[in-house]
Amino acid sequence: MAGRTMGLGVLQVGGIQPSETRPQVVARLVQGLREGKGRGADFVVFPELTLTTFFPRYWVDDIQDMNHHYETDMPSAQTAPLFEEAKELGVGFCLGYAELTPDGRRFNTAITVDRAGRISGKYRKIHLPGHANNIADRKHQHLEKRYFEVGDLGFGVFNTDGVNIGMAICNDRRWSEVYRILSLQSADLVVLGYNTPLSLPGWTEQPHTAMHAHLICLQAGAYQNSMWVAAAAKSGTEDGAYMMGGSVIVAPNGEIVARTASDEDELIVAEIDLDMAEAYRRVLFDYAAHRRIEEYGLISERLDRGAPLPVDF
Ligand code: ING
Repeated sequence: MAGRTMGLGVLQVGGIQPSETRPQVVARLVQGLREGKGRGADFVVFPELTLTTFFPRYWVDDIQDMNHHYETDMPSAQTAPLFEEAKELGVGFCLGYAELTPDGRRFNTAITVDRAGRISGKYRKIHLPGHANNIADRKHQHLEKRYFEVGDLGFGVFNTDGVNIGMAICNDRRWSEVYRILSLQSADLVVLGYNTPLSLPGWTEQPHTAMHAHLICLQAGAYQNSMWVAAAAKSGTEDGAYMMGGSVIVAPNGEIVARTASDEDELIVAEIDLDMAEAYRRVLFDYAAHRRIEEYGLISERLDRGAPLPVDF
């Protein structure tokens, strides 16, 4: 490899049952950091909402009854062992969790932590899928719009041990604007976690199509923006609900360089060349030479599909 390299790990986390405690989950993540260190990882990506079961599948009348799924402190006494292990091993990580702020706001949040165990960046999920209303005839719902506010930190890129890391969370990966905004801030790498059930209320697709759609979002995001993309699934069956695996590391040319084979706890690691992107940024995706931002206004001016624009030809 030619340029700046880093050992990048992605820990896919198999189902977290409602009965599982935070210390039990943190122990699984600590084990993932240790295995990652042993296999050359400098940074490990954990999934979305990794400290608890995917609780937005449940309706509760009083949202306060879900407070035990949220973190009010990060790190807390229960999550501190993860930060201490990171510092001990010299391995950074990205962790997704439910955040309850002191003034009572709720976010689907992720942080980057550097190799000294310090928080280097924070992101609050902006694209919230699913619904806010109770679809009572479904045992498993998708109530992120009920349990979280839209993130208020924008899409940030954070220098973490010399690598510009951008974050996204789950449904964000399906929206092409996310990758472009992060690449315009010179992200080398985008890390994201996800919890993707095979169906949503009102939506079912073939399993192979769901996996294909998931992968092309990540591959397109990486290729079209000359970045590395790493995605970590919370997967397998939680309380009877199945979520897809498909954790991957994607190179700036869109190629998948590492991928999980299972839907359980599984670590993938790749030695990635961050400067591989340079060739793509200099030729195919030289933004300064080829982009025409004066033509792109509709993307941020128009929310939904509307009438064709007049063309004077
Ligand atoms: N989950 C899903 C995702 O975007 C979803 C929502 C489920 C979309 C099934 C499409 C099909 O991957 C989260 N948490 O955003």
